Amino acid sequence: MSDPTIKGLPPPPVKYDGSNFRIAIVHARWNDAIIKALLEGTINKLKEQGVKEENIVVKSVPGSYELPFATKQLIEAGKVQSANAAPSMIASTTNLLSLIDNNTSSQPSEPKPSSTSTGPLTTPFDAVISIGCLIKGSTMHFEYICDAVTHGLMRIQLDTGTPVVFGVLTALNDDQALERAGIGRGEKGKGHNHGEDWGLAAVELAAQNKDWT
Ligand code: DLZ
Repeated sequence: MSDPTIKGLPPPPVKYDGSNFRIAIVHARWNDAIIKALLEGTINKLKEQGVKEENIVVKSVPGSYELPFATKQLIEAGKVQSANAAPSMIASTTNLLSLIDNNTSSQPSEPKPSSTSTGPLTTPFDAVISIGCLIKGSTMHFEYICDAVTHGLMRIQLDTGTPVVFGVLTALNDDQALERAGIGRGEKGKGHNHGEDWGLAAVELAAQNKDWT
């Protein structure tokens, strides 16, 4: 194990209260076991920081490449509904979100009918956590997707003003990914679940974004 005083996210300088925050999580389903562990770590940490379960919205997309689009749509949909949009606007937002499935549990969801409501989108999301796991293969695929997703997510938070937590593992092999999801199987032990860091970061960024002065 590496020295915890050198690597990793230390506790924030102050304890932030997440009890009034709405947080969205969008996760890819590729590399399922790793994603499930990361999702669990993220949700547990959000709750530990006071975020209420009903204020955590979880969506899924097929792969990491889809994360920027889904993240942007979620942010926009949250803003539209919170602005007391006309019924026709709400309907189109719901249709838009039905492209990605809807649940609030810690497990990736079963497919749901496209008419499923997206839940009470009453206030904009205070932060979005985009979770994926890319594992290098034998082609350039990994490099292209890593690059596109990284730049896509950065652009979205700068363009929308909503913090986006980069919850994407970019691993060179399976073991690297497993260790970073806290389910390692090698000599280094189980490793550390980076989802916990992402939950912590989301609450900190949401709090800071309300008061930058
Ligand atoms: C195609 C693909 C491959 C080879 N590897 C991964 C991966 O390791 N992690 C991941 O999240 N997604 C992968 N994908 C799927 C792409 O992200 C994307 O879903 C498809 O190319 C469809 O756009």
